[in-house]
Amino acid sequence: MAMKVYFAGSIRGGRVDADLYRRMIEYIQRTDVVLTEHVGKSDLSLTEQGRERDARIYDQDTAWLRESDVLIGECTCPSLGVGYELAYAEAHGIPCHIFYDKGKTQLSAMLTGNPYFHIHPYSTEADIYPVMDKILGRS
Ligand code: 6IA
Repeated sequence: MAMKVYFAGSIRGGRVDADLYRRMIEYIQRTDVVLTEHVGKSDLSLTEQGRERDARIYDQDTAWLRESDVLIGECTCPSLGVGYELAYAEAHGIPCHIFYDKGKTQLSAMLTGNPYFHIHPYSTEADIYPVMDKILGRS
């Protein structure tokens, strides 16, 4: 059965890796469901639109987190929102897989120091996909 994947990636933290997020999302979508497809869109509005609108985003995202089978996060570009989502997923027992480009960043000790998280440092994008196959039960 298709897995429900919560894909987490930086939005207001910076969009330098937005194209990578889109490619990772499309790869997951070959067999599984991504609840957060918008994270890979290139035309996202980054400006704050008031607390009411943000409250709706928070309510929707936390509901999706609770119903997801797994969280896959790309954490090369640091994001407060992604850090929050990881802690929220941990509190709800959702398995979390974190990818980051080890040549570009050092991950926070609050993530690497927590044995709950499955951490996948990579050197090139091509390294990501075989690991993703394992997470999604394809190999
Ligand atoms: O602190 P950040 O903005 O970088 O946090 C990014 C994370 O928070 C992502 O993994 C998303 O799941 C979530 N998130 C942050 N902003 C939004 C958002 N904004 N919509 C949905 N999830 C968000 C509005 C964009 C909308 C017009 C599609």
